[in-house]
Amino acid sequence: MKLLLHGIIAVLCGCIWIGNASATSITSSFDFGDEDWLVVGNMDVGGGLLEYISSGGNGGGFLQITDSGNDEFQAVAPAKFRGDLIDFNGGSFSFDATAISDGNGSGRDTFGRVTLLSQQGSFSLDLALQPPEEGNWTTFTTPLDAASWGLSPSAWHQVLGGVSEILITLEGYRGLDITGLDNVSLQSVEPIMGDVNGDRLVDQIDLAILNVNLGQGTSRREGDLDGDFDVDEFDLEILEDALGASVPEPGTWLMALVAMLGWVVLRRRNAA
Ligand SMILES: [Ca+2]
Ligand SMILES: [Ca+2]
Ligand SMILES: [Ca+2]
Ligand SMILES: [Ca+2]
Repeated sequence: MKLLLHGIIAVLCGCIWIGNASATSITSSFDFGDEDWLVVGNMDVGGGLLEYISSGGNGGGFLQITDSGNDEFQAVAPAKFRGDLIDFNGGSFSFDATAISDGNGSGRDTFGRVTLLSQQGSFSLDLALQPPEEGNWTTFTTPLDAASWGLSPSAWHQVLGGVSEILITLEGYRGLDITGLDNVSLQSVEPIMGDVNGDRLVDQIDLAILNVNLGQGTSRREGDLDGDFDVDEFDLEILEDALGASVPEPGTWLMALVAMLGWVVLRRRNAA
């Protein structure tokens, strides 16, 4: 009966875990306003205007940025794109952009550089070989993983753990350019079963973190793998299963020992 109850609880927790483990996203689609985005950089005399336009985006509203010179400028993501972004490790970052006007100027390779600021420094990746064409919305995207950003897995993990700012360089054309920005998005992939610290590996580090927080942790980063806001033996079971090195309970050892002794006795009797 106890075994049956344990089984039912385990199945229930499994369902909760699956629900908890789904992919998530943070998105600015500018449906209702500028969502507190800002523009920084030298936008030159008479230029430098960030406007919210309620229609004509790549679906609904979008941000329009007017620049009149050759200096770089960046769109700055609001607070929801900052902080602990480890859940997005292995996911992607993307944005849609268009040149509403290229001002008949020559294209610049400054366009499309995404910069992550963190305590570890500033890390940039250029998502665009060339600026978007006039009149066409284009999606620019990058994987959010260590290899794409040229960092070691541990360095990348540290950066994603404390992102203080995300900037997108949007200067695309010399002189005047009017740029549209829409659908900026951080997308996660499903978490790896048993991965406590979010580095997409299941190893002894996860086990150590879980053990430290056993009986007192409440979050996934502390070892709550089934998403029921505690760190207990069910979470440990999930991790041990994932490690493929489940440590048998004392009772299981005893049963195995008894079975082995019985087998030895039987063989001796048969041999006699
Ligand atoms: Ca939109
Ligand atoms: Ca310009
Ligand atoms: Ca891990
Ligand atoms: Ca739990």
